[in-house]
Amino acid sequence: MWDSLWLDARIATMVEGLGPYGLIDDAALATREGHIAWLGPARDLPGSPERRAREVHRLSNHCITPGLIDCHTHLVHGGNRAREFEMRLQGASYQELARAGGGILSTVRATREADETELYRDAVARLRALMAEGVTTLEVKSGYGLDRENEMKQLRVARRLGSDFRVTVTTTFLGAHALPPEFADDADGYVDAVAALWLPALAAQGLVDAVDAFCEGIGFSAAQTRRVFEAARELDLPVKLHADQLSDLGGAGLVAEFGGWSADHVEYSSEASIAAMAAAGTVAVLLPGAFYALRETRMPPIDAFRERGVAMAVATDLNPGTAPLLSLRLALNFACTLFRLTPIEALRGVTVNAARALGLADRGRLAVGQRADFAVWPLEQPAELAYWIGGGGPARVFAAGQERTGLGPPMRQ
Ligand code: DI6
Ligand code: FE
Repeated sequence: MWDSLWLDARIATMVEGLGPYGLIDDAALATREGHIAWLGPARDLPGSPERRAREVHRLSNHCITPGLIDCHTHLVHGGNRAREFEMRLQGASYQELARAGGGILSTVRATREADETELYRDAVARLRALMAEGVTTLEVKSGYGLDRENEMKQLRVARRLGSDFRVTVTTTFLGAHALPPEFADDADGYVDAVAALWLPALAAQGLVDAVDAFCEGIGFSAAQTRRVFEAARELDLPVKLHADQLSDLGGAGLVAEFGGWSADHVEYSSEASIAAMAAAGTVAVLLPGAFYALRETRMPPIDAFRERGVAMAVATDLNPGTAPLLSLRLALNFACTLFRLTPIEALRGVTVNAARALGLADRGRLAVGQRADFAVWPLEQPAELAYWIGGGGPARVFAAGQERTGLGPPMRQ
């Protein structure tokens, strides 16, 4: 006996080999204990629906997709940078603001000042915006604390969001995001603290699912990033990287060398780095919101990713500086309009490939045995998800087979 059965749906399974979107028309989907128990054309259903499932729902031919996955966010942070936005509009560059002590460091000050309750409250508002658009899994990075206590505070808030809301939150330690004032002129000393002291301590508390760094002229060098990755490897933690966003420091090749889950941004990645990503199975995470907000012009090497078979994901990069983007749907449209992804590639980017970028094998596709995370959209065709500029949320969302009704209040305060 199934727990629930959905009928009269067009299901974008995102399963390879089934044609565009892995689409099945007039499909049925059944769940049992939070997983998909049956999926296929309704005519192939064994036995009458009412006798097979405790509950039967009809969906008037709406589209079903996997629950959306945002595989790169900085959702938990203090304050905002609207003032900097105005300064950039008047001509200041992102790098100039960073070198003058603004940029990431201004969010570090605000994050350090905020207590855990305030951080949680602000993060909940942003989380609700993502969840309203059908996000059922997201990654949340630290990186605005830049000392042990404040990085821990950010990661604890991320964990709490995952336990309070019907959403999966994975955590990423991004200690090597920027150089805090205590370590000015001692980047190597800072990397030592991140790699040798804080990472093991936070990992021991179960707060770290993956490790990231900002490998960039205004961030950390490839040699420093390597030391962070070596520390992660000691602890058996997977790595990913902010790589080649504003310049080519070889970051994408470096993270591939460590068998990393993803290289993110990748506008300036070289042929050699792309080949290394292909060989390692490292996903290219495209962040068109940051490209848009910084008015960048250098496109990521999309054709080379296609030719080499590098999987592409799409994420919001939700952060207060370069991507105050509260909409994964808008990121889908940006990925198509700015980077010329096809709507199929864009949707793969927030489902099957985003799951890969988080090392999650149990979601991102709709197939028997997978988690029953899915969204029901009042749309005729899945391409509309990327076509509309914005466009709002799904009619219904299910996480592990349970309907997510409303978005709050959180299960506990
Ligand atoms: N992600 C990041 O972490 C940096 N750029 C990006 O795309 C900077 C974020 C910030 O300015 O706060
Ligand atoms: Fe980022």
